Amino acid sequence: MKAGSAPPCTPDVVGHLPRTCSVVLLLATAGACDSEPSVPPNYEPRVSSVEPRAPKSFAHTGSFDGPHQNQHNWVGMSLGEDEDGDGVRELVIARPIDKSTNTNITDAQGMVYVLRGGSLELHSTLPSDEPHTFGYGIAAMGDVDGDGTMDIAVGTPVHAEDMGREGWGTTYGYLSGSEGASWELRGNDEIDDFGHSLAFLGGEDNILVASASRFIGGYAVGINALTGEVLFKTASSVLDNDTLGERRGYHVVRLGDLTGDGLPDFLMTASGQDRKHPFFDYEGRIYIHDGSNGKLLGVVEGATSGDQLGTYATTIKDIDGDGRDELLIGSGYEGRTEHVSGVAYLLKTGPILDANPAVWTVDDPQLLIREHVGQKPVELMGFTVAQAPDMDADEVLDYAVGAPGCSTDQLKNAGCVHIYSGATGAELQVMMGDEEGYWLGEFLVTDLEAGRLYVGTKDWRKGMGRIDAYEARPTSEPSTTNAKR
Ligand SMILES: [Ca+2]
Ligand SMILES: [Ca+2]
Ligand SMILES: [Ca+2]
Ligand SMILES: [Ca+2]
Repeated sequence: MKAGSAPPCTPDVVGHLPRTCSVVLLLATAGACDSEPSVPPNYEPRVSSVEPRAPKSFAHTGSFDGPHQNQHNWVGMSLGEDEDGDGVRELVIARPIDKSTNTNITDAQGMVYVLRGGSLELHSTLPSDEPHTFGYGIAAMGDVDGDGTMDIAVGTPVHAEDMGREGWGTTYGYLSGSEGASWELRGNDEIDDFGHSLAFLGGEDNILVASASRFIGGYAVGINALTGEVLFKTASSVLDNDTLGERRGYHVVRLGDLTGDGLPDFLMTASGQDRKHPFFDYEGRIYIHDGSNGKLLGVVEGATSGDQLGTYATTIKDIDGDGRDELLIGSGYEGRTEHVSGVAYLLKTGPILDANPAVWTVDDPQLLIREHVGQKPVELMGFTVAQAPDMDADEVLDYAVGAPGCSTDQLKNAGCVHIYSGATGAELQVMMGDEEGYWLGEFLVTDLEAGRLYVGTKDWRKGMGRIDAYEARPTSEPSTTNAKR
């Protein structure tokens, strides 16, 4: 059993599926027409070395299942290096809590896996010094110490020894494979949950960003991944909601270079989380920071109380041609249509970056390019978002939006990943789980160079969890007739 591509014309997934069908068919037809061009008389064609472009769709190439049920699977996923030399980068994932080994959560053994890119066969594992919650945060860091092995940072936001005292949390740098951690950093106090989420930015200082996702007053630090030295800490400011249970730093996300200094920048999600209130009434926020020094660049807030904006967010490559990357923000718990039907927003970053740091509202007309609105209860549209390759061959990169709660009449919560055209917003493809309760689309990781998308679900089969791999492949053979004639 595996997650496959949904039949392109399957109805009832979401309201706008028929549009998908027409778009895909139109593109395929346009490609076929290239074989019969209208050629003017005396036309002397030249053989072009440029390969004709063809629209692509995602094909399933592999999957990886968790070994047991009732775990916390794949809370972190990160794109690694090509360790096995087949030209495809590997995927690094973590299984932070395995309740099958011991129902006492403090003894549950965490594990980090390196999976071969594309096939998702197991390549290696990283032994855990600190089992409980090991791998909640995870970041592949390239090879910062130059010893020829991929380096990995792992966050353990709650130690076994912290149980009953919340969690100080620790972030570890593994620079030499299985020989143990080269450095470790502990949180500042018993409620820091330090290491909950990690993002590697690189640069001369090998910057790794690690969050302390405190329920109130969360922050991030920049760490030299080679030495473990702390380089900066994000500051509180009047723009921060330090006194609210916003869970800032639940996700730390590496962005494109927004500031133009050559170093990637980062954001922290703060969608709101209060343990006393399962549906915490908070607009939700995204905090955007300069990757070189942690300085706050801007804040985007949900439009309405209770939106919990920012279940995930990232930047995607410039779509509207203004030279600035766009911001794609998911708000999976938003409910304008139905209960947690969700929405994903595509925003300009230029106005945010050109102003002094300010709090913007997500539906500000200066920012908003478009939105994708969930239609059914518990669809969770926008729970995850990610960059995608150029699927419709218009030379503008496209993007993916996860809706892990989406259902058909037959399959409740099968889960969907929607692929949208960056240029137009048209829906190009929907991948869908093929079982009830698959929850496809809880995590997304893109390998843009290789045209691959990795989709994780931790809830499949009562918490066994699964990763599915997809590759962008031409939907029709590109025609070379023109060049040969
Ligand atoms: Ca190394
Ligand atoms: Ca930058
Ligand atoms: Ca732009
Ligand atoms: Ca495109």
